[in-house]
Amino acid sequence: MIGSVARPPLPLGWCCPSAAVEHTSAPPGRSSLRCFPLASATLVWFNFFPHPPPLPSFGRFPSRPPARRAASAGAQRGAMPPGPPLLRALLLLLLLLLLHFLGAPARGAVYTNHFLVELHGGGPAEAERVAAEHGFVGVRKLPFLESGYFFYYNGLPKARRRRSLQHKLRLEKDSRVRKAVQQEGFIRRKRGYRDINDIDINMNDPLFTKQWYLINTGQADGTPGLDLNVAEAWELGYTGKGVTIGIMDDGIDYLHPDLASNYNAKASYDFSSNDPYPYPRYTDDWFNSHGTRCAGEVSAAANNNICGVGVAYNSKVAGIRMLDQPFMTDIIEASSISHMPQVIDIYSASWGPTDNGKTVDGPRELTLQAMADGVNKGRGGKGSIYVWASGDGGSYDDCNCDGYASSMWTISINSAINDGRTALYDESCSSTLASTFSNGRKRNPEAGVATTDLYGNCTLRHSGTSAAAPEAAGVFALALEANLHLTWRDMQHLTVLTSKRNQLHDEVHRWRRNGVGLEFNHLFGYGVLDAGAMVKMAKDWKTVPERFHCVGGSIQEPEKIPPSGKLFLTLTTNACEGKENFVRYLEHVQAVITVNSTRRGDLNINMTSPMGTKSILLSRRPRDDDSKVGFDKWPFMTTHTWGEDPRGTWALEMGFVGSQPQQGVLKEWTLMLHGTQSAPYIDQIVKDYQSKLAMSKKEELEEELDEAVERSLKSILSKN
Ligand SMILES: [Ca+2]
Ligand SMILES: [Ca+2]
Ligand SMILES: [Ca+2]
Repeated sequence: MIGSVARPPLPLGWCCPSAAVEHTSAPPGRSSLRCFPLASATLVWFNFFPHPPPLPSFGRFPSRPPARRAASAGAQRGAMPPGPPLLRALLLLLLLLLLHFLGAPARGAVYTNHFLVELHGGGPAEAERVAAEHGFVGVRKLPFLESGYFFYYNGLPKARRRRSLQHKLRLEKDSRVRKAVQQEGFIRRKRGYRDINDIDINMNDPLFTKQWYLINTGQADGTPGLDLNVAEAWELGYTGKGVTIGIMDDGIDYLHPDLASNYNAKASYDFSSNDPYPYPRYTDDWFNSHGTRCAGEVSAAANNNICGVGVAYNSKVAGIRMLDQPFMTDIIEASSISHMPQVIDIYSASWGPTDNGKTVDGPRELTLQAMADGVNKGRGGKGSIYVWASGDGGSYDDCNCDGYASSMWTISINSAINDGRTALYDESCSSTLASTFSNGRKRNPEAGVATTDLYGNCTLRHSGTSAAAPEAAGVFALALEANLHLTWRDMQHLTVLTSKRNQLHDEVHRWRRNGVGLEFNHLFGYGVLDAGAMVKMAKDWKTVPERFHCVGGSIQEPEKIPPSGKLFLTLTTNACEGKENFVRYLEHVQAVITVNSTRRGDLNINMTSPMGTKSILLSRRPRDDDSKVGFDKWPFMTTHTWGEDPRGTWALEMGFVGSQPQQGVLKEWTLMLHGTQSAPYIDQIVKDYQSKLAMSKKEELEEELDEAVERSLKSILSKN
C-alpha cells in the first residue's frame, strides 16, 4: 500500500517552502507531494490513500497532471479488494459513493491531521499499538479524557477540506476503539500579531485612518496599497526607537501634545534667533506651521488619542529653526546642517533655492564644507543622513538646477499623490533617488497629508514635496533602528534596492530599466519607499565596499550648440582601471558642465551611459531667460546609472527646445564617476529571490565570472 506505516515522518514544513512551489519529482524515500495555495494557508495533498479522493473542485485548484493520474491509478490497483471483477467493481463503486456522501466537506470546514481516539481500555501501550497499526506516527494520552488519546499522522495534510473517512472507518472498525473523531481546524490569532496581508493595526489617534500615506486602503479615492508599507516595519517591531531626526525648518511647536513626548530639546536649536528654543514665530496666517507639520509626520506619538501617528512614532525629533529670517546666510545653513551630528542621525530639509523656474543655485562654501563633514564624520563616521525635498517648481523647474537636491550627499525625494500620479508642483530630475507621498492635484481635502499643526491642532492639508521629505526621514529612522551601522551610502543603496514602482505612473516619463536591470523613472527615481522591505534588508545589511572617485574624462574645447538639431559629444573612459581609484560599479555620476547660451531655459541636456541608459540632465525651463551666466562648472547629477559598469563610451547631447532659435557654446564637459571597485552586493544575504538585490547580485556574479574567464584567457595567450 502506498503511504504505509513504515514511511518516515516528514519534518514539518518540509513541503512548500513558499506557497506556490510544486514538487514534480519525489525525493527518495518519500511519496510525492503537491502543494496548493489555499487562501493564506497551504494545503498539502499527500499520496496516502488507497483511493485518493477527488480534490474538491475549488476554482483555484490546479487540475492534476497526467503523470500524477498514472501514479494514482497504480496505487488504486495495488489496493483493489479481492474477488471477481464485477463484485470488485461494485464494491469499489459503493465505497466511492460512501466516500462521496460521508466525506463531503461541510461548508467552509477544514480538517486537520489530528484525531481524537477513545479506547475501551488497555492503557497507553495498547494505544501505541493501535496507532501504529493504523499508520499514525504519534500518540499522546489526553489527561482530561479517560482512555482518550491524541493520534496524529504527519502524512495527512495538516489542513484539508474533506474528512479522512478511511482513517475514521478503519479506526471505528477496530474492536479496541470506542470512538474516533477527526478534529476540525479553525482560526486563532496571536494577540498583537497580524498577518501582513490583513492589515488591522488599531490606533486610537483620530487622524490615523486619514493617514493614507501610512496605510492606503483607498481613502479619499486613493489606490489601495499605494503607501509607505510602514505597517510591516511596525509589525517587525521597528518604530524609530533610539533615532533622532532634525527638522531644519521654521521651528516646531514642541509644546504640542502629540510631539512633546518625542521632542529632543537637547538636540534642538534656534538659528533664526540664536537661542535654544526653536518655537515658531507667531503670525496671523499661521505661516510658520511648516516645521510642526513635518515633525508630526516623522515623530507624532501613537495611540495617545491625539492627531495622527508618525512614520517613526517612537523616534525623537529635534527642531532646528533656520528658515524664519529675512535672508538666509551661508553661516546659518552650515550651522544648521552641522548641528550636533553625533546626536542627530537624520536631517530633513524641505527648502531650497526659489522654485521660480529660473534660479540655478546651490550650497555655498561653508554649507558644502558642513555637508562634506556631515557625511564623513557625522554619526561616529557613518555619516549624517540628509533628506531633501526635490522642489515645488513643477514642470517649469528642474531639480538638477537645485544644488541641494542634486547633491550626492543628500537623498532627494519626490512625491506622488494617492493614486500614483505625480503632483502638479513636482519637479523632476535625474538626481531624485526615490519618492514618498503628498497631495497637489486633488480637491478632496482628505487627500492631503494628515499631521500635527500649530498650537496643539491637527491638519489634513499638509502638502508639497515638503510633506514628502519628512516621510522619507521617518522611513530611514526605521531602517536605522533595524541597523545602526548603516552608513550614508548604505542608506542610498537600500533606497535603490527596496523602493518600488508600485502603481506610480506618468504620462510623459515612463518607467525604464538601466544597464543592470534596475527600474527607474525620471520623476520618481527608483520608486516609492517601502519601509517593510527596507527594515528587513537593513537588518542583515553588510556595509558596502569603499567608494572611489574617478575623472572619467573631460572635454574643454569650445563646441557650438546648433540653433536647430543637436550637439553630440562622446567620451570614452576606462574609469581609471589599473589605478587605485578605479570605479567599476557606479553609484552617482556627475556631468560637470560649463555652457553659455542666448537662453538658458531652452537648453536641453541628455547623457547616455556605455550600458545605454539615458539620463535627462536638464529639461526645458520656459521661465529661465538668462543669457549671461549660463552654467559655470555646474555638476548635473544622475542616479539612474546605479550599479552600471562605467567603462566605455558616454554620449552627451545638447540642444535647444524653445520656440525661438538660440545660440550657445559648451565650454566644458567633465565626467565624474563615483562608486565601488568591488561588487557592492556580493556579501549581502538574499532572502527574496524576486528582489532587486537578488537580480543585482546575479549580475555581479556573472560579471565577475566573465572577467575571471577573460583574465585567464589573457594569461594563457600571453604564455603562448
Ligand atoms: Ca527661539
Ligand atoms: Ca498621536
Ligand atoms: Ca527647484
